Amino acid sequence: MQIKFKRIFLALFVMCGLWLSLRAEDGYRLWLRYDKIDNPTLLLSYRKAITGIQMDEQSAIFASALNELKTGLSGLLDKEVFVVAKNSPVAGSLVAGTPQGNSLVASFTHPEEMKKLGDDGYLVITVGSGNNQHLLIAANTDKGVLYGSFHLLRLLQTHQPIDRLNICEIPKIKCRLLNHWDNLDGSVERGYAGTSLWDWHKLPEYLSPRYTDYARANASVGINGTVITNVNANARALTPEYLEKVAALATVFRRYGIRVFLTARFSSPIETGGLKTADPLDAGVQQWWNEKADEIYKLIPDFGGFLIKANSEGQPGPQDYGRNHADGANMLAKAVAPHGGIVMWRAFVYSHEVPDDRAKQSYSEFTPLDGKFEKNVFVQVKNGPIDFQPREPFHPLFGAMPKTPIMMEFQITQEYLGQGTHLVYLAPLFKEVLDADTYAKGKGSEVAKVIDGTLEDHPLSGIAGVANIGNDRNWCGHPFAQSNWYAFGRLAWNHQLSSETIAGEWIRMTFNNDAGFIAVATKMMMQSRETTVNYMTPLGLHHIMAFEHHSGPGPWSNIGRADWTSPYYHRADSLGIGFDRTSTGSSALSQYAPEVAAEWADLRTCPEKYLLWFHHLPWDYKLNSGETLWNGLISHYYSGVEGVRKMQKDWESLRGKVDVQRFEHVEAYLKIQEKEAVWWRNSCIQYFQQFSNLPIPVGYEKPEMPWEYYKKLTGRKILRF
Ligand code: BDP
Repeated sequence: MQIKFKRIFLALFVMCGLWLSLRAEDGYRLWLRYDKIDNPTLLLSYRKAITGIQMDEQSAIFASALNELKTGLSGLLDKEVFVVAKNSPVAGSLVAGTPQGNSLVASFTHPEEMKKLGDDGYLVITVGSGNNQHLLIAANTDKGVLYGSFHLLRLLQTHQPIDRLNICEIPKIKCRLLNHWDNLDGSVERGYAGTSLWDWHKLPEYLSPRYTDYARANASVGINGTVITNVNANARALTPEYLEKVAALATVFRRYGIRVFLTARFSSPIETGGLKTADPLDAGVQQWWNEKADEIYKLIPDFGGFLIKANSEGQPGPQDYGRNHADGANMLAKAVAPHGGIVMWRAFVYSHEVPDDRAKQSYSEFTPLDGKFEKNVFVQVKNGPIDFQPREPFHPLFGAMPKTPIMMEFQITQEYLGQGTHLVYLAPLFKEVLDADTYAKGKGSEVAKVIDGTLEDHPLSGIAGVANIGNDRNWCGHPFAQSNWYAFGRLAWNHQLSSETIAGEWIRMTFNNDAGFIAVATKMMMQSRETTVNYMTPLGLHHIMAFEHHSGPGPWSNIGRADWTSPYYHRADSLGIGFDRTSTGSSALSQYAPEVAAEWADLRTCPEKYLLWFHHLPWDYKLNSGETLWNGLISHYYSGVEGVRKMQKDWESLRGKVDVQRFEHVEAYLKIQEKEAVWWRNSCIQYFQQFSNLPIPVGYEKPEMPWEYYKKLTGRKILRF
């Protein structure tokens, strides 16, 4: 059968190539490896099923879809591709509404029904019968067809049946963005995979082929926008010199349906505009931004808009002029609105002048502004109220600003989760937050519904992930870190997918389809995040990493302002440990809906994973397991280390089932992870032991060094710095 696009080309395929699945691999191809299918029966059936491609329109995005299908199918099916441009009466008639033999087509070929697919949705369906069957990829836009093409390739890559396809996909969230914390000097803030992908020095003239591969990878999981500069912004990014470079990148990304966004430094009108103020209520400042927006859109007609970090960690902002966040956001929103742009205003704010619990400050500053933002403004909120910790309860702003579209900000780069060398699959972390119930409008008001816009019927919806991508040959540093980029994209498209499903897809596409391999690798990935929480911050502990690098342990870290130190958060003393955020403490719990607050305030119902986040408890407090808090803490730390050792054994059992290059890469990193898990365990336990004055129960291996030894280690920039 032929694959048909709405209308365009025809292509056929012929054989060539070798079975290459165990050749050395450097990871460059990510999950878009199109090696010949290694199951002969399946290969035969796919070859029989797919005889050609026919498309019906021409655009740059269609060309990308066609290229991908040609490359993908010729690799997977081991056939060469011929392309013949030709109109498709079949596809034409289907789109016009005379479908046959398929209920989904029947319901979707009516123009009104097709509208439900929106700009990004698509159908991948089998139509017709007998010898007259076709695979139809149909969409309202060329972007939808591109996404449908990647879907079809994924089916083949993961060895799924394609004989009676009946797929209808509509993304749940509209803006699915990566946030790059890339600086103009080529460094990446919190990046662990080399330097920035953007080669500013050679732009706009030289467009590295990597830009296209980056765009392909994003489009393959439905990511449709990218903020290419750091939130700690540099005003130069908005000067003509740099805008020309940004425009060049935008030409590449546009072919894959990806819009470019920039961070805006609030003080730009002063720094590069020569004005005396950046006051958002000043007419001259407003005019400067309006003109800047006009200038940008002239160069980049589909420019997405601005992301802003303001009055946070020393960044300039409207409060410098006695104005509020809404004043600042609205000024920028008005500048981009005539061009269809949006503003993403970050809620990551906390001030050392406010003596309140840092976990409360963002909510306190932003909830009074609900309803005061322009229509094209998102408030972008980190998943938890502190800062991308291995585990945090969801941020209290989710569900608390019903009149404002709230954008989720996840961190894909593993700043606090072992950085470049720990295997931590983040989909379970993302899901835990997305699935959490805010009770904003009663039971069933999950965070996912807040951000996909359905809870309050917002036309705008968005999700962002702080990228883990750099110019390392394999893009993300750790071979398994690619799975976090992949998982972010898949969940941004459909937050109802399970972590296991996504892991399974990624493993099949990235490594192989061997059932034994998939089972072991999936288990490793699925347990990895809990393992990491156990050896870093079990039972609700948080922010006890070393101040200097955020990688290793530092429960003793006492540098800088109070809310940058560890004792501020763990509050260990002779009586116990944990941060009391109930009404007897900081009352942070009062920022949640009453149902949530009541559950977490009550020790009988507070999930143990959040125990020390919300409660200061005595060392002999009894856990559900019957152990004392002290002994429970120890068993979590030890089980974390054991979890890493189990991963090492599991990986060892896969030797020979994956190419040597990637096998050894992961093997070496697991060694580092084991060493660092022991480092976390030994130093945290012994540090806290000073307060508990209790022994490490017999049977556990003895820490080989005292905690002071580990404390010295944190003074160095260890391993990755
Ligand atoms: C913290 C990072 C810092 C970022 C900041 C932010 O350590 O580098 O600038 O978040 O999100 O996690 O603005």
